[in-house]
Amino acid sequence: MKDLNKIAAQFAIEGEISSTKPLGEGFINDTYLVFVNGESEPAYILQRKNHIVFPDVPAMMDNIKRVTEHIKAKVSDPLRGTLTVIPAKDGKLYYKDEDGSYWAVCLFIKGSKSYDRADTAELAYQGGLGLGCFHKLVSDFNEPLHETIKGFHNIRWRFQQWDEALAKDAAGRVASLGEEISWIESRRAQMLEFWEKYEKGIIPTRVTHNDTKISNFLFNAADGTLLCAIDLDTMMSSTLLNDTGDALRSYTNTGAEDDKDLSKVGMSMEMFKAYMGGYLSVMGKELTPVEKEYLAFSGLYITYEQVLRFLMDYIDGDTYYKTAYPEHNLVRTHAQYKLLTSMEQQLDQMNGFIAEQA
Ligand code: ADP
Ligand code: GN1
Ligand code: MG
Repeated sequence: MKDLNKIAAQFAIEGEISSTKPLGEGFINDTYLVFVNGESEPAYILQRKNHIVFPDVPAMMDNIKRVTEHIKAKVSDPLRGTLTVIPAKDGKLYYKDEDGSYWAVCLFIKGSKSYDRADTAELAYQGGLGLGCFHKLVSDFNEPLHETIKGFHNIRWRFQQWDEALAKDAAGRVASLGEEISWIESRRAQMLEFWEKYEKGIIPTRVTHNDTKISNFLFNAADGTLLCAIDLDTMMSSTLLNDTGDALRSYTNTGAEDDKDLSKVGMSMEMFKAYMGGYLSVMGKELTPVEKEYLAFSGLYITYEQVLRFLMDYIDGDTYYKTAYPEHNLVRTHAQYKLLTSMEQQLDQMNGFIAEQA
């Protein structure tokens, strides 16, 4: 067991560290709250960054530092309007411990709250507003960003990984997954057709977040209004449709991402309208016609990609995502597939709503 207080003490923390406490969120990093001076509200967030998933943590931290500095210069409350990276005492943006683990610290945003799902239209509206504001804030960030995860939302690259995973069959599970595999294969051409529009530059490249599920945004605990986007590890250049897509996957789901009860899972049109209403109120005039054309489809694209990623991890023997029980990735696959089919059934209606807003 690591001495977390000792690790936290490597950073330029103000006050005396009193304790650290694990925060059981996120599938990739390990997150801890850091308390100082005996206070009851945390002062900092300490994270062990997963350097298997993010092979170049220094480059990732460099992205985060530069983007957050850019945002800070533009928002009215720089300490709550984005993350604040706390450097290590040697000035680096991370600390590498003797075991080779990478650690980073940022300020705990006071009076904030995060959610696992949107259960009110107001929350979905605030989330949409938040992503819109975030996209606007970074739209004039013109410096290059490091690619922190190769081909993250590039379905062509994902298919390459997928084909290799099927051929390798590392956990001996492929034979039992005929139906699930057909869900992926039957939509392969459709998804590649969309991605090709991005590859050809028909869909523009912008600065994007790439992990916009609801738990990666903080809301004001006092009144539920949106504070900021967090979990900036995957900030990269891509299409903003990846962000709207991942947000729709998360905010519109009437069930949990890993719901065992599939009757609970589906896309809520009410949440879709609320989320998109918020998003378009900020970004409506900034989007190109082709981005608008694919806005609703973006939800299908990322939900499909998520089905593929969960299933591929199950096929690989559960090496990427944290799992709570042996079949967890398969349960996630089924739940996300149910969501995908619900989105497919409602695509025309979603497009109709977007067209009305234009
Ligand atoms: P992961 O990469 O593992 O998903 P996150 O950076 O999303 O980790 O952090 C996990 C959770 O910790 C968030 O959903 C949020 O509840 C909380 N959190 C993270 N950073 C902060 C922060 N700066 N202030 C307050 N809460 C935070
Ligand atoms: C991971 O890190 P976290 O838990 O916010 C994953 C996302 C997935 C998501 C599924 C770097 O997000 O891409 O959509 O789980 N992040 C990474 O819940 O792979
Ligand atoms: Mg997160």
